Amino acid sequence: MLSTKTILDIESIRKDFPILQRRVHGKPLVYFDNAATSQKPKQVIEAMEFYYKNYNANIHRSIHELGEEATAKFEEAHGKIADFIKADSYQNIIFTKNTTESLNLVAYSLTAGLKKGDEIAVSQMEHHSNFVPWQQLAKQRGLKLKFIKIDDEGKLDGESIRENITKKTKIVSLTHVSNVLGTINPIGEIAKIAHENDALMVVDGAQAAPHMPIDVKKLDADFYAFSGHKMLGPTGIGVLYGKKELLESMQPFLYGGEMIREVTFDGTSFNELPWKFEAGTMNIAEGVGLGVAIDYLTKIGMNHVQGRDKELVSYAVEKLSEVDGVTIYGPKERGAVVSFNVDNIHAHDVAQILDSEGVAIRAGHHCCMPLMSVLKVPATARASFYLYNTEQEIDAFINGIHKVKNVFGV
Ligand code: 7TS
Repeated sequence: MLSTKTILDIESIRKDFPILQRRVHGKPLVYFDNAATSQKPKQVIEAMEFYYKNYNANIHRSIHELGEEATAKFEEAHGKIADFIKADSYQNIIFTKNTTESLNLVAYSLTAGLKKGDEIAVSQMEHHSNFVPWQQLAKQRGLKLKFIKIDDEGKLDGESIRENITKKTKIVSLTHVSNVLGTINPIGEIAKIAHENDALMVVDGAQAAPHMPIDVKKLDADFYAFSGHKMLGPTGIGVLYGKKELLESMQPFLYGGEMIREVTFDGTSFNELPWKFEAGTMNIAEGVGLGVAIDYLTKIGMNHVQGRDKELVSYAVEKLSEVDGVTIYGPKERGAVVSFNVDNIHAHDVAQILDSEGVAIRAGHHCCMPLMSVLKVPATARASFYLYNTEQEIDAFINGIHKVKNVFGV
């Protein structure tokens, strides 16, 4: 059987990413911090430059050619996202700043009907973006925040899922793929349990949408949030998918220009979806850039992206497991991240020495402090991959780990 690497022309993909040509501390850059943000292909960079050079204008207001062109491209980007995640229509797609804003939007706008004692279920592996908004809401409104436990492998514990999603639960909000453990959560199955209990299913797709085919209707997610910058797009643009009837029933999160239909001295009616949730002048160039990033991924095929990720992460796990004194966190079946620690060496020291070798990884709590307390570590080192990475880069990374051990004499 052909490997995904054979199907994809990795060398020509790499040529699309200008930054991959640069050197760091005199060494070729090995960029393994893709879970924090991905690099951008020249197609995205050029589309944004083209926008500013050729049709920069504000959208949804100016009846001149530039305004029409900008509006069309911005709207088209919503449609591309809808197709990408198999949503019904561009009306299900709200542009935000990032996953964090998307999740906050839900937490602020969805919760009007909640009453004291109602429960929200999240898990122990959530990123702070899918944790703190619910925690604050619970404190303000007298709601109860419940935590679905993880098992020893780093998967959601089946019994804990059943215990924490009950008739008292109004919202279940879970990450699709953990940014630390790489765990791929069975969102479709959990959405079914949530819906059997009349709760809504909110999904943090920040680490899933860039790496696997997403079908929001198959998952039966009520809301699905992700960031453009982790999927070859620019920073400053994120997405919230929502079911239409829910979005229609919700109050806007931000009030002001653009999101209104009519304003009088007595009151305001709101614009139609999705513009009701897109107040003020949006990140137009970024929306255009995200549309092109989606074109790029679609052309390659998300099944191929996922296949390539799997090859890379399996190779990395295999090579890392061969190094004495390395602990790897998370299950065997995983997304494109591997978190680890080297015995007796702080993760920050690991990252710093790797940096001197040109290898960029992240170390720290990865915005998952509650998870760190469950894992009983202050931090982990984390390598995260994307379609332009190679096995040779993983070899350089492993050589770097040996160097770390030599420096510390372990
Ligand atoms: N949810 C998950 C699962 C994430 O991994 C991240 C970012 C976010 C939400 C927030 O995304 P943002 O675009 O709103 O910032 N995760 C990481 C990371 O792992 N390292 O840096 C950012």
